[in-house]
Amino acid sequence: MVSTLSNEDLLAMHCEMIKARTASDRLWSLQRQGRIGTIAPIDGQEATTVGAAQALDPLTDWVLPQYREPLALGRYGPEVLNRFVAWAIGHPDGGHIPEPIRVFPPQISLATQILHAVGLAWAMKLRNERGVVLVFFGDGSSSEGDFYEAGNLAGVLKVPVIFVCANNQWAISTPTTKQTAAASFAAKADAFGIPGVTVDGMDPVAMHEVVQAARDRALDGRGATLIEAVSYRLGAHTTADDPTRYIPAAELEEARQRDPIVMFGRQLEDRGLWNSELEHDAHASAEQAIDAAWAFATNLPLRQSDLFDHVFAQPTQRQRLERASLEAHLGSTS
Ligand SMILES: Cc1ncc(C[n+]2csc(CCOP(=O)(O)OP(=O)(O)O)c2C)c(N)n1
Ligand SMILES: [Mg+2]
Repeated sequence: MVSTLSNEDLLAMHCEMIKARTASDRLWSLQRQGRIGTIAPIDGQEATTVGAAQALDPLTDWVLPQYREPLALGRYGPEVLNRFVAWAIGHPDGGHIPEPIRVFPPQISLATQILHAVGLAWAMKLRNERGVVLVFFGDGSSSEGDFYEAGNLAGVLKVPVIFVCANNQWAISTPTTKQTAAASFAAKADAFGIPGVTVDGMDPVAMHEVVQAARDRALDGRGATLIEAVSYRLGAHTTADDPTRYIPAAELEEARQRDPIVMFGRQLEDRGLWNSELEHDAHASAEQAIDAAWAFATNLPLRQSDLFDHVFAQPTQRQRLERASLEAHLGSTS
């Protein structure tokens, strides 16, 4: 493990990975109890997200997640988890957190966030704002036209964007062998005229290193990088999925042997940085963070206007009718 990270950074990364996994488990149970909607576990991809975020500066750099990453972006503050849990219980914008957090809401509509990221990076370039934009998307999302349009434009405009393709081997039940005939997802960078890098997405230190290099390059005015972070989806696609129907048990078992949290914990232990006491404390503070997020989310007043505000500067006729209809319905049921 060669790295420029301090021991403190390494420990913070491990604690964040533990928090993400714990949150994933807790949200799974809450969904099973009918207390939140569908959610996507992060299991297996903690290192991809945490390692990448560690290379960013929350004061200048933006993150655009897909739908798994918000569980592991604590580097941007506890508000990210609070907002995610609020979103999971039905607040469309995650509860109006007034603090300026440079993390976009989760994105379900595959690959659209990649276009938003390039637009944002272009705006930053035009305004001479220092910083970069990092966007996460899955191997499945890379089959969308939006990915190719965004990548092409980023290459031409030389904008400060970092594309992180989280290759967890699956897009619901579609394996990567059926997703692309390319040699790798990183190879697609050639078509955009930008560098493409493949990295072990189950190693947070390796992740940090490649994102840091991509960030330096972007800040230098040399444009975008495509990073393929190779991991394995250890859990179900979402709470609505049964992966035992399509993932070979032996393959999953092999991947579990490379569980990023177990592997990183061992590395830290070997360096004398981790022990069972710290492990216990990390789990306790993870539980506290989730309790706090749950308290935040469940104490928010439900505002039906959330569904309609901020969609367009001026509501359309259809939105006005839908809003009136919802208000009438809520009025008649309350
Ligand atoms: C535009 C669009 N098409 C289809 C879907 C349905 N869908 C939801 S998740 C998913 C698979 C995405 O796979 P990947 O990008 O690899 O992300 P992962 O779930 O593996 O993290 C699909 C097809 C969607 N949400 N949006
Ligand atoms: Mg995938």
